Amino acid sequence: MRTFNLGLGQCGRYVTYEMYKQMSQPRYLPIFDQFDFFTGDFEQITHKDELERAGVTYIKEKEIHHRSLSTQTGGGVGGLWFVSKEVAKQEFSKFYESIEGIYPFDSSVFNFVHSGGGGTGCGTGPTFLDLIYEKVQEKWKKEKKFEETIFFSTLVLPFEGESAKYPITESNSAAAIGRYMESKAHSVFLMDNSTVDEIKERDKISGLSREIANRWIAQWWIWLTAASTEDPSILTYEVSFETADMRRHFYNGDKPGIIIPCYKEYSIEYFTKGNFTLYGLIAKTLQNYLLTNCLIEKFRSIVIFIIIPMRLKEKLQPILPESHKIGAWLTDTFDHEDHFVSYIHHDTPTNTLKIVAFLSDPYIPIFVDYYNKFKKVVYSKNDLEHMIRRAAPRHVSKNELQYFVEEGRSEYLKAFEKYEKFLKKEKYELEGS
Ligand SMILES: Nc1nc2c(ncn2[C@@H]2O[C@H](COP(=O)(O)OP(=O)(O)OP(=O)(O)O)[C@@H](O)[C@H]2O)c(=O)[nH]1
Ligand SMILES: [Mg+2]
Repeated sequence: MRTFNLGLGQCGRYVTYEMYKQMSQPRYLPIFDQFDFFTGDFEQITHKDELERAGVTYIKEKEIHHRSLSTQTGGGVGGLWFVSKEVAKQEFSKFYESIEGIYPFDSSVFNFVHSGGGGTGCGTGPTFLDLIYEKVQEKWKKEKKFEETIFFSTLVLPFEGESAKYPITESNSAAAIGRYMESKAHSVFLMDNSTVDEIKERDKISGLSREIANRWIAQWWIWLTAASTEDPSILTYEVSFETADMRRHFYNGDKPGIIIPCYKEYSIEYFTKGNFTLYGLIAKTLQNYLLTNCLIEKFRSIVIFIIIPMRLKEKLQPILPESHKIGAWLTDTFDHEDHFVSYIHHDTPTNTLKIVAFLSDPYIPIFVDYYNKFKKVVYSKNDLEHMIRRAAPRHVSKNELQYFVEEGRSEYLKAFEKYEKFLKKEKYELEGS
């Protein structure tokens, strides 16, 4: 599985740097080889300095390519995604030109990474996805191949406390979800920063939440790639997770699937000395380490990878159930048929057993919370106007501001309707509708 990774806006950039850093470690090189890294932002960044600050050291002559999206909006768009959405449309052909030379046409996955709460990533992500999708489709057709590239979004939701300071973050995130649901995306992978904070506090993990979140995103991408990368010298597995499996589990058929990843590392001592069975450990992981809170009783399908260091394979073999038994256990426990379970034996120097899972289309309580806040913003003229005024640059004239407000209101309303339609279709219970 070859992936082209496009990080947009600040969050998209930082997650991309972290992916590069993690994947370029010697033990992940077969995965690193499968990735191409690209970033785009409005901010005037000096790419080289920034990479240095982020601790990225290039290896194997692989760069993180970067393109400034426009020089007009120097310091980002302050959360106003409808502004960056327009610029994305206008600047698309120039932007695509710079990707085209680098983008390996045989990439099986195109991954758009950005935050929901900001303006640049939120505005450009769904717009670029649809435009790039058309270009890629055209190429596949020309080649007369019955194949397609899978389009994913990795969307980072805001921290809980942020909305007090920037009330726009939650409505923006809901707007991004609404717009993606009507886009060509196959799936939207969610990472909720506020869930990371909860896990951190509960497990007493130290470190910056953002950095932890970015590391976990990089990890789930590593193991998703590992599961379908045929490089037996480094990775072996019982069954390979092919891109066709990805489509089946992650795409909902008539709309993009919402995918909640789950990630946890256990020390082998913890696993062997404690009174845990692997079943118990999987259950515990699903209860506690889904990266966006959701009700695990309700989901469409589940994919689980259990990663075992190669040299402990023999030692652990007697206590590992065969993967079809885990499948049967999942069916019994969750009354659910659609699953994929596989072991990955990884030649790693660390002594950890990792569980990585992906839940498709579970019930996500925070979606209702976003809905209520978004609705209030959209239908309260003052709230939206106030938000836009706060986010707009100071130098704009009164007339320009008025234009911003009108344009903004209509764009937020359109996105709200898409979001509402999606929630209703998924049978979320919404007050007053
Ligand atoms: N997990 C994580 N979240 C981040 C990171 N950087 C920013 N965020 C979150 O992203 C949101 C802000 O969006 P940004 O990505 O900074 O915005 P942007 O896309 O650059 O858009 P502008 O508003 O134009 O600057 C907030 O909810 C932040 O908490 C990061 O490196 N990791
Ligand atoms: Mg920014």
